[in-house]
Amino acid sequence: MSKHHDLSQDTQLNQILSKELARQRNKLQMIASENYVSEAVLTACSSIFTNKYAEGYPDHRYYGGCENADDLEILTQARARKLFGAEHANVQPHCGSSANMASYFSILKPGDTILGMDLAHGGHLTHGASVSFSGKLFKTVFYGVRKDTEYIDYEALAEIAEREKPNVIVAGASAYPRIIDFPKFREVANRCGAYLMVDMAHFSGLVAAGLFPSPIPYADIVTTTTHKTLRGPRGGMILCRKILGKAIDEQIFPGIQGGPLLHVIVAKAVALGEALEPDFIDYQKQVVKNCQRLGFNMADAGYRLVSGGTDTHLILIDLRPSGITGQAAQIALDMAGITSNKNAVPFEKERFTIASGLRLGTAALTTRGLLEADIDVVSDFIIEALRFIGDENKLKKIRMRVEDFIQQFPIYPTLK
Ligand code: DSN
Repeated sequence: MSKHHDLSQDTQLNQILSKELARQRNKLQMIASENYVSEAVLTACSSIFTNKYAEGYPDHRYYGGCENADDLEILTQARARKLFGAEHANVQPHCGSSANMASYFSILKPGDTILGMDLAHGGHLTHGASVSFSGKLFKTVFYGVRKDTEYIDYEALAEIAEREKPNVIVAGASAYPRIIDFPKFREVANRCGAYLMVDMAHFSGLVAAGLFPSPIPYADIVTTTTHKTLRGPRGGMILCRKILGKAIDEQIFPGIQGGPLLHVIVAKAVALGEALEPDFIDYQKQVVKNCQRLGFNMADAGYRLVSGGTDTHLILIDLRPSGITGQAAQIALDMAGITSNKNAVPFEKERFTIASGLRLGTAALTTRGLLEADIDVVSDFIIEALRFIGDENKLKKIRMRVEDFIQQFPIYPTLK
């Protein structure tokens, strides 16, 4: 057997894998869109289904030998429908972007209008940004947050919708720390005859646990990734009303994707099964408690939180009053063993690559078992690192303390 057929003998690749495992083990993972999957999900990702093609849907496949793939997909769809109370589920999207793309294609024609949340106000690239397919193929208009409260400006949303008559309104965001008023979105969409699509990628775990209002009763289509607060494998999913199910399915396959990643669908089934267990609710409650504690600590240290706090798993810090850029903060935190990301804050003028904000999330640390008192320690590390931006020595010393601290919360003990 050549060394390329035995992973343990592939030194080059092993070095990369063990360095990544060490990075995930020894650093504070605070990117709001990441998490640590269970060992069961991890194992499921590498199941035997990686070998199988299954273009099509259960009972309508283009290849033979799909009887087990059918059972798998039917089971996964059923778990998704049960968890979110949805009429129809498509579990094939490879990612959130393809879930959004297929959703648009099922209800829009090129040149139709999308009304989405401004990227600079917390929205997502696929909600109409000019650099994304969504901004290239469709006409796009945006709503955002109010300058005074930094909550979504629902009045402006209604005015823009009235004026622009969008074909679809997209609710959902990547850097918005507050609850979203879905009944209000529905009312606005009804008034202008638009579809309502909700991208709940960031908060779908909170929705599953009943800690964030469910968009399902209000939206025509709900998309999500499966790897953020939902704590599954990297991938996407679409939930919709039965009436749109066929159109959505056709746009995923053959519309924009080929064969489904069945091994990822196995892992989605595992994660959905985990999310149906009662302790998933306790986990999500702790995610929010931890995040609120983090927000409180950062504000207490003088940092300005966009919207003044959080209802969710993430906070967004406006660094402008502190005289630091998002990029400088991200680099300093990285040196201190804290993984985060710079982020635009509403109404800022800085380039996206520099940005004036810092986005922090607690989903991953909560999976490791951190509670509020531990978040106090984490907050102190962050505050100290931001104070010593540019001082490599000091940041390195913080990193050593971070590494020491996080050993109390082991992950993947059997992995090497
Ligand atoms: N890239 C994701 C995030 O970090 O929020 C959104 O898809």
